[in-house]
Amino acid sequence: MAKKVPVYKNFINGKWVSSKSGKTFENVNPADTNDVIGYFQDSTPEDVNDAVQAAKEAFKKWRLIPAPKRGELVMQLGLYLKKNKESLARDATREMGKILKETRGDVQEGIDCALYWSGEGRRQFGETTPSELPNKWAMTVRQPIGVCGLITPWNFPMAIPCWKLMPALVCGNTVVMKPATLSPLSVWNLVKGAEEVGFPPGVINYVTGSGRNVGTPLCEHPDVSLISFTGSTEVGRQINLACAKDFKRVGLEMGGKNAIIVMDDANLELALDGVLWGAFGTTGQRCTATSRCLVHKKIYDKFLSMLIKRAKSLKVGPGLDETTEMGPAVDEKQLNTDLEYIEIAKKEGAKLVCGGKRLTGPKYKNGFFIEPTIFADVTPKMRLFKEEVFGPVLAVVPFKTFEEAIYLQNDCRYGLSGSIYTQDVDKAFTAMRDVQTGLFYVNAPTIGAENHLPFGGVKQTGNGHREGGKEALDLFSEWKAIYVDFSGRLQKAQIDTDEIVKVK
Ligand code: UN1
Repeated sequence: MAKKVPVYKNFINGKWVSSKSGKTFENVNPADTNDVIGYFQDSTPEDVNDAVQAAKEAFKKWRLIPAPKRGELVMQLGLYLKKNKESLARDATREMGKILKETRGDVQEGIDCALYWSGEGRRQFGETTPSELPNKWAMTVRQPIGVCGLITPWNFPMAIPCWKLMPALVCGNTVVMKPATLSPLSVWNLVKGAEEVGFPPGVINYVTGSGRNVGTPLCEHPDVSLISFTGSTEVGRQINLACAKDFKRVGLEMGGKNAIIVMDDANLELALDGVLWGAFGTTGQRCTATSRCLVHKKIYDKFLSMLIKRAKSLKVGPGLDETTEMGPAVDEKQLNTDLEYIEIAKKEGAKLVCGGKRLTGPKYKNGFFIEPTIFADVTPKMRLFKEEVFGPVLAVVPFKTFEEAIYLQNDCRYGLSGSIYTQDVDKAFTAMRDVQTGLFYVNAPTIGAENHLPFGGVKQTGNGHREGGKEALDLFSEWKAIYVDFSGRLQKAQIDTDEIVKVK
């Protein structure tokens, strides 16, 4: 007998509720589409409004809870994630496909985030500074912003929602979470954990559904003060435009076309491990994925053949199988995008040297599997050099000089992550200075950011904000400058100052 497929509800004002639409959508396993994980609410703008009103009401009290106490609740949520790490990782693999080793890392990133932000609850420091007038005190404090809309992607279904949720809460904001329709279960699990550890009703709300019916109304809602979004540059642009009308604060984390430079003096075995992990980890579906590999001419042929050999041996399969090294594409649409880019690259004259095809065969029959794919001799004019694929398709590009390698790294409209493999300390430092990205690695791939450092990119990857690290405070809080005059008389700033000390 077929197992009964669960129906998951929205979470609004501390209650699990159905959408007013009466409709649901299906969440399936990309490794086996016969495996239906659950039905989620296909919500409407009215549901969004209910969630925003609940968050607005809850904000009145939540903002007055001392930040260290808010941090303690966030820590409890982290401990809940830790206790349930294995089942949360399995759910994440089942709904979005990446291998278990990686979803365990994904959940771990959420735990790290909780521990970091619980401490940050005791570090909401402002400054005091001398006033220009006597008997007057001047200082700064951080204040929460209000209701935050958190629009999160499917590729890090636990970590990225945590990156946004935890600083938002510690700063005293309340939230409405809108997960990607491909990974609503992981965020449901996170919200369930928040309910269990005792967050007050309305502080965290969860509404599932489409961009059109949930995302857009959230961005356009007058009572939402901030939108934090991770996803494509195209959608980020629409969000930015929608939020501009009301001057909402917007944090955007978008595309990447990240490159690793492999110098002729590099430890090639080390670089090989890094490029493979960077390019094919998460099936290439990371904004930090290594999608360009720039290789010095002197070692080009040798490194390319090492790369092909190892990429060919990668074991592709369902992520729940512990022996799998690369899982499926997240859905048919992403798989088709990968295949389209493969065709484009072939037409443009890049040399297909590994993979390039959808995997069929009995093991792959019901999933969206594709071979790890490598194109050699890619040139800067080709679309594969410039455009984000978000799949396991690596462009290998030869270069002659270090200067050319830096030029190629920066010849890109995105600026999230970059890397160099070299033993030459001068080159490493020059690259650290000159590569135009928000993250940079020496002798490590473009992926592997840690939670307590700022995460984000320049150019069309971001809009100047950072997630992770104390820098995230600047997204989720406002500065207030406060003056206390204890002179007992009216003192006029900029006007009475000459009287205090005679200045010529
Ligand atoms: C992403 O690429 O979408 O640095 C996020 C990393 C992870 C986070 C990646 N810690 O690869």
